[in-house]
Amino acid sequence: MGYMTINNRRVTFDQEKNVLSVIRKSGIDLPTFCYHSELSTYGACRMCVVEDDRGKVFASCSEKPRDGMVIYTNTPRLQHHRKMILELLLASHNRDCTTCRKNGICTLQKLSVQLGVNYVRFENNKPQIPLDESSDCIVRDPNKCILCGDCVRTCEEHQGLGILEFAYRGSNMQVMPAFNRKIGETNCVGCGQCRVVCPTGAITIMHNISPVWKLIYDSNVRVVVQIAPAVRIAIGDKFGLPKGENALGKLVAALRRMGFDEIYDTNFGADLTVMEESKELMERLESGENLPLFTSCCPAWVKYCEDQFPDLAKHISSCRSPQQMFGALLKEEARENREDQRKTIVVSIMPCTAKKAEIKRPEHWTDGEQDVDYVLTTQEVSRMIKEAGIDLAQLEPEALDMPFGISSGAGAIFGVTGGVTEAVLRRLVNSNKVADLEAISFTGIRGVEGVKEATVTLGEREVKIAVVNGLKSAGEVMKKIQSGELYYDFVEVMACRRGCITGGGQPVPIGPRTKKARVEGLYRIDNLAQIKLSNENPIIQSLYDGMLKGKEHKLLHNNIQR
Ligand code: HC1
Ligand code: SF4
Repeated sequence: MGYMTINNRRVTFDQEKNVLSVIRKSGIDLPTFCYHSELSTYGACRMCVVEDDRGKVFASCSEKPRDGMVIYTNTPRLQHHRKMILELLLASHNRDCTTCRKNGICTLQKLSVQLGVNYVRFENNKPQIPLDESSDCIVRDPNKCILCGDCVRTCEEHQGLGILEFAYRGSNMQVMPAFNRKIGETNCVGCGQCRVVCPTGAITIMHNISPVWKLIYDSNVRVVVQIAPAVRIAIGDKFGLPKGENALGKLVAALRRMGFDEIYDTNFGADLTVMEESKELMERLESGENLPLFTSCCPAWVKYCEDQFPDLAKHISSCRSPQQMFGALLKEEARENREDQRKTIVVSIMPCTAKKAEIKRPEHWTDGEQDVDYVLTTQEVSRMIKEAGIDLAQLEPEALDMPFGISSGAGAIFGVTGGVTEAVLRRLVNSNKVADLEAISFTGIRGVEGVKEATVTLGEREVKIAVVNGLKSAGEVMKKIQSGELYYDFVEVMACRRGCITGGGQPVPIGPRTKKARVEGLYRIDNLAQIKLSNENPIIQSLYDGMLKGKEHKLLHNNIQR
């Protein structure tokens, strides 16, 4: 513990790793482009510069706090310095802000307004580089890149992939995939984590808004929508609701006003996944084949495993993800049971950009039809709600539609790391007693660490479990499984750190407070759920006795040999 003086006020510090963190703790929101608390410090943007009592100017992100330091954060010299940086960045920036996807949420734009940059003296003579729209998940616009390196470090340090790199030197420097390939030609898994940290419009979500609006207004089409677990505790960020608040009811009300015909919950699909995945785990434990069982609900992880560890891909569960199970079920119901002659279109609202690629995989077609037709991220749906002139915050909450509008707390926690495992264990322990539920939650599967381990007794057997979040952590675990250094029976992997709550399609920024609130938000939904186990969901039970009978494999599993 020590103290420093910031703008004439005494501030204590303890574990803070740099001066910037102490300044922020003291309530001053010092601007940065390139600092993220969970990434390595790059110190390139120089926006967080401060001045000490001897007139020395330094980047506060790169300096450790020292006892007795005296610093100033907003002297005329610093103001001039920051404005100059912004002006130089804007000088080589494509400034079509009004039509930019990041308009309104761009850090460069926000800081230009905040720091009063009203005029740019320099011409942008740089030749325009074409957009890279080769991915189903993200769009790259190199003309908007400010070379902060956030995407480069995220892809390398969190995802262990290193798809994006710096290329060329000096004023020709760019961020791009190796050998200037298009992103769709690389092993990019579409997780969108580079988009989450990108402060400008250089990396944005591949939008699917226009076709969905057209379908909503097509009277020959019935548009059914499903809402993923992690959307409800994040969408409120865009409408001024408290962080982590469950806005499902308000979102349902908004979607009805926008014209969606039926509104369901992917948590119900998650209940189906729990039923099938727990069965598959028991079968593999009995046969001893293809252990560990890897979860299959995160498409970025599935692609990563297929690309990087093809010899282990046969361990991936044959279960479709909750989104895909539910999509296949909705389409089957439309084919079999409905008198409605309209064509059924299934739209998913997801926190995830990789889900946009998942729906296009060939195994996600049933009877010649694509199971899910469009994925809209939380960010896109927020935009649509605003386009429709609806203020989500003001709406009275409404209920989901039936017959698929009931789900368990186990389905809800899928959106946070460890949730899939906890849900599967609840099903296998098959007890809704508070003590048993608590015992599962205390096995070590909750928490934000990249790799968590647990050993659980199921019947006669000790089951070894790993819960992994972030692909870099996944890669480390996979190498040890491959070499025989580690053994597990069940491995849950979510590509994004902390799970889908920080998915590539979620509202940004996602700072430490937001992450914590979103995790707590999902657990709160579970705490309030009367049904805790997927197998106790009455609709799930009736489906297995009815429409799903004999079709479990066709609708709920993938028919691919890995
Ligand atoms: Fe997820 Fe899943 S939890 S993958 O993070 O298994 O996207 O929210 O919808 O499918 O249910 C995402 C979230 C989501 C699926 C479920
Ligand atoms: Fe890397 Fe994910 Fe971005 Fe692809 S989407 S470049 S894998 S961070």
